[in-house]
Parts: sequence; C-alpha cells; structure tokens
Amino acid sequence: MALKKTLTIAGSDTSGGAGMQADLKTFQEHGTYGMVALTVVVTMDPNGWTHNVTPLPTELLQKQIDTALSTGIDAVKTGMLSTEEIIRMAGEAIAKSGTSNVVIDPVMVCKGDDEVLNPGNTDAMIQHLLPLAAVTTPNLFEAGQLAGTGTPKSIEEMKTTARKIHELGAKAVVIKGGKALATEKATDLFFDGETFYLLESEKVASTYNHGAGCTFAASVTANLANGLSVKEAVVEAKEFVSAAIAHGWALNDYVGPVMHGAKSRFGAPSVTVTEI
Ligand code: PXL
Repeated sequence: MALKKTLTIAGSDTSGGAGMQADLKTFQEHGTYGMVALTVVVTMDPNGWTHNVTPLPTELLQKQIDTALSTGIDAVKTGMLSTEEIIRMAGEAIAKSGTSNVVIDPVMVCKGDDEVLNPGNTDAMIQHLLPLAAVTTPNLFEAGQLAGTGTPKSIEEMKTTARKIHELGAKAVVIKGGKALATEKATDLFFDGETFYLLESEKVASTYNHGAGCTFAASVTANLANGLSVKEAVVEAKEFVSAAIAHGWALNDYVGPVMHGAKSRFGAPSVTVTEI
C-alpha cells in the first residue's frame, strides 16, 4: 500500500521532543511516510540544558533535498532553518517539489532561549517562504516579528497581525495563542484569507509542552498530504497537539516533551471552532 509522502526540512532536537523528531513521530501517527532534510543539530549541555545549534554543511542539505524530492512528495513543512542561505534553499526546494501542501512553521527561537537565531532570517522567510505557504503557523512572538507589529496581545491584535501575514503571501495563517493569551481557553486564531475562526480547547495545567509547535505544524502537514482541507487540517492538528500537551511528561529535570502519540492512545480533548 502506498503511503502519502511527507517531508520536513528542519533541525534535529536531540532530546526528541521538538524538531524533526517531533515531525517524524507526528507523521507516523497520521499514517504518512516521513522523510527529513536536516538543517542543524541541536544539542543540550547536560548541566543546565543550554542549547547549542550546530549547522550541517549546506551541500549536505542540498543532497538530502534532492534525495527526498526525487521520490515525489505530497506535502512539505519547514522548521528550524537557522540562516538566510538555508531559508533560500528551502524555498527553492519547495517550489521545485511542485506540491502546494506547504506548511511554514517560522521557528525563530527555541523555547527557553529568547535570542532570535539570526535577525536576517525573518526577512528571508518573508521573501522566500511565506509566498509558498498553504499555511503558516507562527506563535505570538513569531507572528509579531513577521508582521512587523510587535507581539499581539489580544484576539483583535491577532486578527490584524494575521491579515498582515496573509498579505505577505501565506494563503492561510494560524497564530498560536495557546495558553499564553489572557483568555479562559487555550486559543488559536485561524485565518483562511477570508474568514477568522477561533480554535479553542481547555487550558492544560501541564508545563510539559516542549515540541508543541513542531507537532502542531507536522500534524497540519500530514493532514494536507492525506487530502484534508486546510480548515480540517488545522482543527485536527489542534486536537492532536492538545492531547499531546495534556499527556506531556518530564524527560529529565530540564525538559518536558509533549507525548506525540497521545491522541491515538487516550483520545483528544474537544476543540471548538467559532467564526468571528
Ligand atoms: O521548538 C522549536 C524547535 C525547533 N526545532 C528544533 C528545536 C526546537 C527547540 O528546541 O530544537 C530542532
């Protein structure tokens, strides 16, 4: 039986919760065939868990991209890209792939580290990636950086920000407010270019949510590969990641990854979708 082929162009989170590890686990859970073109390897200092980002040679990234694209892919997502050159290469790869199932997760920082990887990356993502995006999935900080508006703090500000990101070329935008907004529910905003929707689930007390962003975007990617509409894809992704967060766990004293396989094992919390 042929499976839908999903590619992530992303970094390796050696601790296994985020990055391409999250993507592959999530692709698997959605019944798609996962492939990786690896950009960087993130390692952690065992004493204190400071992140170190080691880039791979760009020729090696190109070889991986060529390998994966030669199989013919059904959907692609981007994660941590780290330099302007890599962002440009990712854009070229996506254009060459011929698929319109493109999810751009505009990763700018790792959780816990608030240093933006490289300030020039934001402009490069705007130039090379957003115009190709079927969906882009920024968190509040990333959305504010892309739109040039500063971090949105309310649903109204998220709507303005989403509209700006749509004008930059992304066909649809999900701004992940999650539990960070001062709302009762964990709230994300979905804009399909015409209509705004609130996606809401119960807030979860757990702080073990490492990898949630990657897991959400990878779910959307797999869902698009499987033929869901963009709206269906993001709603299921919110269910999938809500279950994963609800069952987050402590890997060690420093990091608590989400449980990528939670939805199939335990079911998912309900998500409400409201047009606003
Ligand atoms: O969650 C953002 C992220 C993306 N990709 C890689 C990471 C992280 C954060 O740790 O390590 C490879």
